[in-house]
Amino acid sequence: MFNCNQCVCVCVCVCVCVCVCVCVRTDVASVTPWLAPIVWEGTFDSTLIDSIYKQQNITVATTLFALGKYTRFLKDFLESAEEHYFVGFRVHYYLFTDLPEAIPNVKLGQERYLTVKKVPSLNRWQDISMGRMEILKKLIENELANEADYIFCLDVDTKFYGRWSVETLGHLVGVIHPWFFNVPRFIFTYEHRRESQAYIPAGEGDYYFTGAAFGGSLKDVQNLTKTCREQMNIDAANSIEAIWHEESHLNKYFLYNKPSKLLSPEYLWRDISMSAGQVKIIRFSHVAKNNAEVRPNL
Ligand code: UD2
Repeated sequence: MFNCNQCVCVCVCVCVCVCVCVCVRTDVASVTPWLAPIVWEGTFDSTLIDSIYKQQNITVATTLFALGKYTRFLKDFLESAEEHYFVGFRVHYYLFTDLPEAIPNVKLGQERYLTVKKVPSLNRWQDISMGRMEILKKLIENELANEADYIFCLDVDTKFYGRWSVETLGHLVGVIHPWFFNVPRFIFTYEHRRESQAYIPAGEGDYYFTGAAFGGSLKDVQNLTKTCREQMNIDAANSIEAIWHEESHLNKYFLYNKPSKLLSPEYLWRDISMSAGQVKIIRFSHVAKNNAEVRPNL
C-alpha cells in the first residue's frame, strides 16, 4: 500500500494483481449517515467518471431565471458555464426572463443549446424566487420528458470558476449551503414556526441546503418542485411565508426525501475572494450584488 497525493492504491495479489484506486479525504465527511456521497475535490476520479458517462449520451437540462435587473448576471454565468459546466456533454439551458431583449449574445459550444422563455414580471423578489418551483414543475411535466436525463436548477447571480460535471449527477442532488457547512445544527436557519408547511422541529434536520442549486433526475426533481409548490400554496392560503422562502421548503423536502448525492460548498461558494480550509477549489460562487439596487423591492 502506498500514498499518491490524495489517492491510496491497494494492490491485492491473487493469481493476477488487481489494482484498486480509492480516493480519500480525511479532513471532511464524504458520506452522509444514510450513505449518500458528499462530493469534494479529492473524492472522485474525473477521467474515470467522465468515461463512464460519455457512453451514456446524456443531456443535462439547466434552468435559469433572470427577471428585471438580474439579466445583468447572464453574460458571466453563460460564458463561465461554457468554460466549466459539463464540458463535453450535451447541455440545454432553459432561461426564463421578462426581458428577452436584454439577453446577451453568448457563443455556445457544440451540443449546447439555449431556449428562452418569456415570463411575466413580478413586483417582489420573494415571489420571483418562490415562483420558480411552479415554472420548473411545468417545464419538466410538459417539455422535458424526452429531452433530458438530468436537470439542475441554478441561481443566475453566480459564476463558474472550476469544473462542475458528471460527478454531480444523481437521482436527487442537494448542495450544502456555504454558510452552514461547518456549524452545528442549531445554527441552521430552518423554518421553526409550526404554522408553516416548511416547519422543521428543533433537533431535526441533517444539513442546511442552499436554494441556489439543486437537481437530479427529471422524475425526482419533478416531485420536489411539485411538493414545494404545493407546500408554498398552503402557506400562502394561511398567510404565512417561510423564513427563507422556497429554500425553507426545499430543506423540509430534503429532510423527508433524502438526497442521493450531496455537493460540498465547492459547488456553491459565497464569495470568490473568501477562502476556507476544507474548500480546496471554488467551482461555482455567488457574485457580489447590491440587493437594494438589483431587486424590485426590499
Ligand atoms: C437565497 C438563495 C436563493 C433563494 C433565496 C430565497 C442561496 C445562496 N441563495 O438567495 O436560491 O432560495 O435565498 O430567499 O442560498 N431573481 C430574479 N430577479 C429578481 C430576483 C430574483 O431573476 O429580481 C431570481 C434569480 O435567478 C436569482 C434568484 O431568483 O438568482 C434568487 O434570488 P436572490 O439571488 O436575490 O436570492 P438570495 O441571494 O437571497
